[in-house]
Amino acid sequence: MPSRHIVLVGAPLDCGKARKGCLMGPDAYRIAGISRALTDLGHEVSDLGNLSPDSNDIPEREGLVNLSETIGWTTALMRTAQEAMQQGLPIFLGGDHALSLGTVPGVAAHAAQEGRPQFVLWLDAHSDFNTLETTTSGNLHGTPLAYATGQSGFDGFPDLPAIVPPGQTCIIGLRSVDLPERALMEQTDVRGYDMRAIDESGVAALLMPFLEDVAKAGGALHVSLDVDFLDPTHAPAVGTTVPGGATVREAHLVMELLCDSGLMTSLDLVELNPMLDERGRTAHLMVDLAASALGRRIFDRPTPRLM
Ligand code: HAR
Ligand code: MN
Ligand code: MN
Ligand code: MN
Repeated sequence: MPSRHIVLVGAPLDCGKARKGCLMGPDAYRIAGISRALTDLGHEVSDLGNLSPDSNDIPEREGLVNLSETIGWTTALMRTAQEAMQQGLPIFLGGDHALSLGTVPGVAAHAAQEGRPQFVLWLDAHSDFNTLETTTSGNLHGTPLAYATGQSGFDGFPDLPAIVPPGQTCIIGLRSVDLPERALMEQTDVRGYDMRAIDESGVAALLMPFLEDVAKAGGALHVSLDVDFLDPTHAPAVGTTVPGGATVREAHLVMELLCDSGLMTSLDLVELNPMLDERGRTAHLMVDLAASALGRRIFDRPTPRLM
């Protein structure tokens, strides 16, 4: 793949749910060698360091977890995502998935300025399609795709600088969807594929038609990779493990197809909780997946020595 300018943006937000630890995510990716992995592929890499949330005086609301801080991160990330898109291909190092409340609208605003449609690929066990009204947990990491696609029920959140039409989004990996979010999704034309669809058709057959739509439309493509897309046996470092997830091979195939397509314009790496990791293996796997999306090939890797 041609050499790119990759912009690392650390977003240590941990407000999208009660269990803490995702704030260590950005540094875990750095320690796992994300910069080196990407420069080894011939890319130029800048690291903007870690962001902080904007302050605001939005009151907390009963039944919602950390509303004010989440909105503070949303406004900060919307702005930074737009700026980073002008510099190159941003990788947002999370942080929990509430990060995408800011990154997706931010990159979509940049695409709108360029007159390009924005598409979103959501790799996740969850659909993250709750609104402030449908969430039963109050955890706002379960809401970003509903917000970014312009669903109502986000009182207190900023007006979207650009909406991603639901038909321009595709979720792969589903195996935990709440009833109210499912009802809401079914009113839209979001493409959602569960693990059964992967088992029956293979992940490439699900992904390729979506990538063809992006290419035909001349679109920008944001990829949001949640650690729990992967099976917890490969990726234990996440608070919301769901059994029966994607294998390492399926996840690499998705990344390699994305690379071949040349379509990816921005990437979120979210939900890594290093407190729950085993000797850094989830952080390393996420770095390997990012590298695959940006040009690494299996046959580029040294053969492991068995003795
Ligand atoms: N649907 C559940 C809720 O809204 C769980 C959401 C979990 N989300 C993430 N990211 N871990 O996908 O509470
Ligand atoms: Mn651009
Ligand atoms: Mn998620
Ligand atoms: Mn998830």
